[in-house]
Amino acid sequence: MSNTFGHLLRVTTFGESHGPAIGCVVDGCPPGLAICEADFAQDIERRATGRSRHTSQRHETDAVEILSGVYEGRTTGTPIALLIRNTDARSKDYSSIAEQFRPAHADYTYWQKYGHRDPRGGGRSSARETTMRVAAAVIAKKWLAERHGVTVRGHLSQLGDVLPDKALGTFDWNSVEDNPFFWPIAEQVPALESYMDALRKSGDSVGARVTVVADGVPPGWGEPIYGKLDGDLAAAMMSINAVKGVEIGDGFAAVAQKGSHHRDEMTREGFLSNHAGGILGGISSGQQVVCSVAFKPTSSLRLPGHGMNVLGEEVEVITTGRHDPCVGIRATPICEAMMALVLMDQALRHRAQCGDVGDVSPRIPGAIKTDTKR
Ligand code: EPS
Repeated sequence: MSNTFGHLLRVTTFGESHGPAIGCVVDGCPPGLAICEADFAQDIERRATGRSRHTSQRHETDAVEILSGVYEGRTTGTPIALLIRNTDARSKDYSSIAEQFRPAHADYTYWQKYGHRDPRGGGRSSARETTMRVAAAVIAKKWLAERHGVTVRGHLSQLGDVLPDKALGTFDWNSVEDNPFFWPIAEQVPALESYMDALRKSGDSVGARVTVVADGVPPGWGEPIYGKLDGDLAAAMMSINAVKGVEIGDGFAAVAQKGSHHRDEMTREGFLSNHAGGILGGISSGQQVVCSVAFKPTSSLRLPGHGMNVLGEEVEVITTGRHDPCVGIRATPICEAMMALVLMDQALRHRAQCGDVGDVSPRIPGAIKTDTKR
């Protein structure tokens, strides 16, 4: 039930944060794609805990084992099963809250729904599960790049109330990988370090915003009406732990815009803007696909809060353990992963139905000037 998503590329994840392992099955990948265990290391490491003092200090080895679907280094078209063993779970951190519900945590809703749950590390509701989405998406990113020249990359676009400040430096994709925040303005990173140090000391947490961009997506991906590309992206992003909002292109800013401003005017040289975020009528336009994702502040806090226990008693909840003061800091690779998986699924669906249509002219180049705020 709902541990699977996608249509022609179907991904199922399984496992709990403190169980023996987490894993996924990727079904529908075309045969012949070169893939090996080493291919997973980079993206898995980008998402991992313990990469800096600003994230959870749980140290997992996060080694991906390929169990099936690959023979002599190439996919065979059969289900690809991937496994990561959990090696650094510390379940005693949870013994004091095993019978309690943390305010703003899924503890309560899982209990109400299932009546029986694994409280260790949040069980299935833990962000640990997102590791397998990133692993699955290594396959999707590789296929998209090799087959269509599509790249998917993201960056943190807000940390608490801190926005990228172009007065301090220039936006540079190369900077994103050089700091633990995935922040695009290198000059601002020391300020983020101080911000996070103070936050961690206070025991509180904060939200964040991640922006993901896909380049090279051709026009035509996405299915009207119930399989829209933006609909699939929204559902995929909302399935990530702690996500509370998704915007495509200008998103909610479009509410205050005039049509004469929002419309992305067309010229032979290219679109004049990209307010739509590369999607029109649920179908890619050939412009950059742009999606922003809002993460709420982490609910596991060492600051005491009002909660309840399974007996219906009011309790003071204090969460100890190794929690992220801002889950959004590690979320960039996760959002990239969900976009890549959605795009590959839509590419396969487009090929299945419209593969014979071929190129239709004229094809308008992407925005010649981009004024979409990031
Ligand atoms: C998480 C709580 C922490 C994080 C975990 C996500 O887990 P624990 O308390 O079991 O150490 O370390 O993140 C990961 C393990 C991971 O790989 O992302 C939570 O409650 O979501």
